[in-house]
Amino acid sequence: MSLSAFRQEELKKLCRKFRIDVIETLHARQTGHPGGSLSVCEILTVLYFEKAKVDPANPQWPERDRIVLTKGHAAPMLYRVLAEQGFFPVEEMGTLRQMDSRLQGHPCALSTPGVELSTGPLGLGLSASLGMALGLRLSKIESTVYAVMGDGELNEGPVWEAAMAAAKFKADNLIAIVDYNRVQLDGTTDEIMPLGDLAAKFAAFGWEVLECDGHDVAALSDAIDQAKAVQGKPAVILAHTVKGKGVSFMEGKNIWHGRPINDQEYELAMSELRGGEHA
Ligand SMILES: Cc1ncc(C[n+]2csc(CCOP(=O)(O)OP(=O)(O)O)c2C)c(N)n1
Ligand SMILES: [Mg+2]
Repeated sequence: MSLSAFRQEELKKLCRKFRIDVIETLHARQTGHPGGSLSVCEILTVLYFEKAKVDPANPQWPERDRIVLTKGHAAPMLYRVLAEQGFFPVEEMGTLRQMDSRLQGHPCALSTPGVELSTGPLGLGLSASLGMALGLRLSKIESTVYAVMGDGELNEGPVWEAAMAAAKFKADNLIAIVDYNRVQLDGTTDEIMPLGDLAAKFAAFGWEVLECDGHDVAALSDAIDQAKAVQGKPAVILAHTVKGKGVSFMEGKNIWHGRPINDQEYELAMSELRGGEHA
């Protein structure tokens, strides 16, 4: 069912808060990664707050849906969303990337409640997600595995091995969501490794392909519903996004992939994001 206007507003409000808090944390801790965190904000928010079955009181609940952040460098946004869900206190965000913190620069499944897979090395998340999906099927558990990937991440060969295998095994409980912002670490995807017709590539690998605006919570919600309805094959949602979304000087700029934010940049970013609170 499509999201009501009221629910859309609630989710948008959450996203505005998450963006503000993540930029605040990254500035305070003088660390990254702002670009990919801002880019994936709506994707994670719609998954955790609207679509996925998760239980912060019981992170290992066997019936839960699995959300795998395979682009692990966007951990700050994942942590902020998990904290809001109640997996750990929001105040813990202040320990990001400190020694002995549970919130390291890349997610660690062994130490952080709600994190399904330790990621950071790109390209491994889709294979692991497929393994989870097949395991769930064997256990006759009707849960969905969501693999949230970067578009630069698609440069990695194992992604395509997993794509082939997922179609072979008719993994219709696996949904990949590509944060399709057309920028990676060192340049645009066109400069580094052109992805070509990504929709046609996934379709040729036997996947159902859906596309949507990855910053539109209603469109994301609809696309996820459609992906869940697909039978006999895996589905991928190409979610068109903007790297650094919400902070004008970061938008579409690869230099903001991992750079810390200085005081002046922080003030500017905050005035833009806070201005957006009333949008
Ligand atoms: C195997 C591997 N190679 C290189 C890196 C370094 N690295 C970290 S993020 C990144 C770029 C990722 O770009 P993309 O997947 O498009 O992420 P997003 O734009 O969503 O931040 C790279 C090359 C890595 N983490 N893993
Ligand atoms: Mg990218």
